Amino acid sequence: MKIITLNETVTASNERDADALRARMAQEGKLLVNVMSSPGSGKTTLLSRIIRDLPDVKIGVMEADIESDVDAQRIEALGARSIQVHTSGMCHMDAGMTTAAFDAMEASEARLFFLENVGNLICPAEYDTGAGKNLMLLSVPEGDDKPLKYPLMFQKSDALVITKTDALPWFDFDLEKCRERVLKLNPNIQIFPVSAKTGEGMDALEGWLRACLV
Ligand SMILES: Nc1nc2c(ncn2[C@@H]2O[C@H](COP(=O)(O)OP(=O)(O)O)[C@@H](O)[C@H]2O)c(=O)[nH]1
Ligand SMILES: [Mg+2]
Repeated sequence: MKIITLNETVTASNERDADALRARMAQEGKLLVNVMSSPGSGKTTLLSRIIRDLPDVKIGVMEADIESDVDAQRIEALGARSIQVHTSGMCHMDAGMTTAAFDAMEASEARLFFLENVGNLICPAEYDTGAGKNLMLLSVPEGDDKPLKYPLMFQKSDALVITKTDALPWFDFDLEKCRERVLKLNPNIQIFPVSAKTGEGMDALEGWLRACLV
């Protein structure tokens, strides 16, 4: 498993880089999903579950972190292609960095790619990575008020995965209230309540991913 260190891309236009990566992925018949959330919302756990649940889909994962390679090791242990990206202290990935990470991974046989973005509810939403789909996680322990406090990521995402639903009995998380707040910000977003621990709700999310692949 490779570890690469990337700096912010100096480029005329991040949007242009992002569009170029999207066009290239589409031409190669591949899908890149940008996965964003706070640290600890369950991104690596969710991706691990998807890799186990979809053995027929070849998956590649780019793990972006400021330090360490623990997440890429977790993914590689499951047999999926993985690369660890260190972001030189930055709290987000831009399109140039994502393109460099994708090239460095050399996973030509994979079709579905995930970028596990740096754990942060603010900065990653401000940069188009060139992904075909943006997916964000909000975990039950974080609270149902986060759409009110951090609206941008909810507005930029194609799908919201509400994670750790097995913990609902212990938290004052109102699923319906959360759903209402999110749909007000983004009426087109798909919402998937799931527990990666028990598997509850995973079918609907994985069905959506499969539909995005074709
Ligand atoms: N109860 C419960 N815990 C979970 C679930 N998904 C992840 N976790 C736990 O949440 C913590 C952070 O998970 P991780 O996947 O590393 O989050 P990341 O930082 O977003 O990648 C770990 O202790 C996981 O075991 C879930 O569905 N239910
Ligand atoms: Mg992680």
